[in-house]
Parts: sequence; C-alpha cells; structure tokens
Amino acid sequence: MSRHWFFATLIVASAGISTGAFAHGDEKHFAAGAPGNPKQKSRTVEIVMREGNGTMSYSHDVIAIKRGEQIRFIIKNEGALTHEFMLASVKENEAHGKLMEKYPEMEHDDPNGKTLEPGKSAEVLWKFTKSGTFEFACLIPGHHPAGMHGLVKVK
Ligand SMILES: [Cu+2]
Repeated sequence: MSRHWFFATLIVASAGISTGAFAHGDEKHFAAGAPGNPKQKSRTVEIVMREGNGTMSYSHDVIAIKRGEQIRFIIKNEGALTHEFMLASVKENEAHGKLMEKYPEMEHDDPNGKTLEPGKSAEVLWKFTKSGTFEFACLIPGHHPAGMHGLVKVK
C-alpha cells in the first residue's frame, strides 16, 4: 500500500465522505458497478486526458455501455499536468471534489480511480453491473469545472 493511498483513505474515512466505495464486511461496494475480472472478456476503451485552449478534457464526453459489460479503460495522461480518472456516481464525485479542495494532494490508486502524472498511463478494469448514469471525473481542484468530466450511460 502506498503512503499516499493510505493518507487519502485515512482522510476520507475520518471525514465520513464516500469516494465511490464503501466497505461492507470484507467486500467493497461501488456505485458504478464492480472491479472487473481479468479472466472474463472485456471491451477496451482508451481515454486520453489533456489540456489546451484554457480547458481540460477527456477524449470522451459520453460512453454507452450495456449492463453486464466489462470495460478495460486504458487511461493516458497526455497533458502537462497531473490528472485523475475517478469513476463513481455524480453525487459521490461532487462530495469527493469538495474534500479534495481541502486536501488537494490526495492521490488515488483504487479499483475505480487513478491519479496519473504527465506521460503516465493506467488501466481500470470495470464491470458495469448496474444500469444508470455514472461519471468519470478529475477531482483535482479546478479541473472538473474546466471540463474534466464525462458520463457513462449503462443500459
Ligand atoms: Cu485533471
């Protein structure tokens, strides 16, 4: 466990705010579905993060997914700043974003979210077990309002 991850988890736990995951017995539950199984088939979706012209963005605004589908998100940071990909409900991301205004140094290496320095990439393997509209967003202060958010529509 990295020190940053532990620090972030500690803050979130003590503040009582959900980041999209909560413990229930030994199992973790997530708003947007569940961590994927590498042994099952998946569809790859590559997402690029970047800045430019006063905005920050993901290469996708909306991703349509069938319920039960497993997606291998390949996330690439092609920007000059650190960015995140956090997959949760809109409400959870909003609460998590408010927390990050207080603790902007929070970093994530979770099943549903990664923090990526410039030039880095990461994978999030995710199974969309629930229908509904979810959000992926960068919760580093100022990034969501600058355009770093997108929707996942699961039908
Ligand atoms: Cu960002």
